[in-house]
Amino acid sequence: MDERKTILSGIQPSGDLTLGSYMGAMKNWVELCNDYNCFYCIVDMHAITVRQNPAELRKRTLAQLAQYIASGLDPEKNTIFIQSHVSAHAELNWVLACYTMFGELSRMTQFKDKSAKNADNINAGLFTYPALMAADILLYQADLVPVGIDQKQHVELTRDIANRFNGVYGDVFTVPEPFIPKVGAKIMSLTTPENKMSKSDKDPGGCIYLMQKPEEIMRSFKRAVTDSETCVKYDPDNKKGISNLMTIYSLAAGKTYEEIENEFVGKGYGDFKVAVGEAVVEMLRPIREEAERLLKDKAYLEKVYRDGAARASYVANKTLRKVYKKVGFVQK
Ligand code: ATP
Ligand code: LTN
Repeated sequence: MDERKTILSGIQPSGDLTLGSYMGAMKNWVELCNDYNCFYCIVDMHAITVRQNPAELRKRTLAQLAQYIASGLDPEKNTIFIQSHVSAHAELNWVLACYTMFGELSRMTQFKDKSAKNADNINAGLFTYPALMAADILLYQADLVPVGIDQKQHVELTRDIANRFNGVYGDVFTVPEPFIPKVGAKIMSLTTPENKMSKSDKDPGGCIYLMQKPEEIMRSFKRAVTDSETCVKYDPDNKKGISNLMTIYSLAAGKTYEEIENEFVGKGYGDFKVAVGEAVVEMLRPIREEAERLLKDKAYLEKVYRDGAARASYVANKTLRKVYKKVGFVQK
């Protein structure tokens, strides 16, 4: 029996992966992937809560798979799969939706934000999205869910749903904990540092994408919004732009905030921005190059997602069968 704890996390293929997705989530996935039993999925079913172009969604899903592997997730050691390939997600979603309250869903910040951004398409899927996310997590009996801070509320709702269900039927689900990085839990946009860097952002200048070319990355950092002072100092309340760049630099170059402050005493923001850009370019270079290579090997990617779906389905169906029995469905 596998004694290791279980991890599950996912990212929507709703846009190209950003430095935010990497620093808030994927970097932790890579650090955890050798010590835990890990499931990492590409949550394409979540992505259609916002209108998507089908051809692009398909392409981005495969590109995201290549970037997962290129970032260091070994498909031999981790189960990497596409959500829509494991039908248990849609099935458990329905059951859990019947154990999730209207009031709870109405309080979700992501629902409020996304309905404001997509006022012409406030669909039921966007509203019930957290029940599907709870299904993603609970099917695998995950102990930990590594995510950025914006997802904490959804993981907490997952815990409430699991506890509610367990309260009625006994210990069916493991109650998961969010696993949020101490540094990098919320990377901000480079152009509007009061907003989260988000892959569906309409302003591409605010985002750094994992697959971006070095010159484009440097250009975005050189244009990053700072402030009217000249000192590189970590003060997220008053110096949002600079503090965000310091967080990025700290993670990309492995330096503490204090080391960074000392490094730039007496130097201007121009030098600082170039240093941050260069550190990010070097951090992303091997990921981009490996992802480009993998993307040419369609047969390999296909094998990875097929094997992943088979392994994931085995685990997920076990939980689903138990749930169906508990709620009183007649066995097939
Ligand atoms: P979308 O714009 O489609 O909502 P997103 O860019 O906000 O997407 P998600 O797919 O929702 O990203 O998030 C993937 C994972 O990365 C989640 O765990 C999320 O918490 C984390 N994440 C996303 N953006 C950031 C960010 N700017 N800083 C830190 N973590 C982030
Ligand atoms: N809701 C998340 C994506 C997501 C997820 C999950 C994250 C869907 N299912 C399961 C962790 C575990 C988001 O919007 N970033």
